[in-house]
Amino acid sequence: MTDCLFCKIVSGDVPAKIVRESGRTIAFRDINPQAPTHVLVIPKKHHPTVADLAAADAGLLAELLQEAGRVAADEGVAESGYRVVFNTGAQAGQTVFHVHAHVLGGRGLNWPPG
Ligand code: DGP
Repeated sequence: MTDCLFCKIVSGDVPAKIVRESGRTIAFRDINPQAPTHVLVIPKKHHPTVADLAAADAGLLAELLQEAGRVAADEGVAESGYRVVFNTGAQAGQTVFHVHAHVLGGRGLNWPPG
C-alpha cells in the first residue's frame, strides 16, 4: 500500500529502529514509547487490522505472536511479564491501519487499561 506509514517502514522509505526481522515480519521501537520496552511487531504484508489478518492468514498471525514473544525475551521482560496489545478500530485507539502488535514491558502495567 503506497500510502501506509508502516508499509514505508517495511520498504525502508521511513526510518525506524528495527530490533528483529523474520521472513514475513519486522519489529521496531515505537516512536512514542509508553513503557521501557515498547516495540511494534508487524507483518511485512499490508493487512489493516488483526481481524483482517486472522481471516486472511492465520499462520502469519501466529508468526507475529511468536515474534512478539521473541522480542520480549530479547528485551529481558519475558520473565517479569509483558503485554501484547492489538488496538483494533478507531474507538480502541488504532491510528495506523497496518496491523501491529504492541509489546509493552519493563514496568508494572495497570489493568484495566484506559
Ligand atoms: P495504534 O495507536 O495502536 O495504531 O499504534 C500506532 C503506534 O505507532 C503508536 O504507538 C505510535 C507509533 N508510531 C506512529 N508513527 C510512527 C513512526 O513513524 N515510527 C514509529 N517507530 N512508530 C510510530
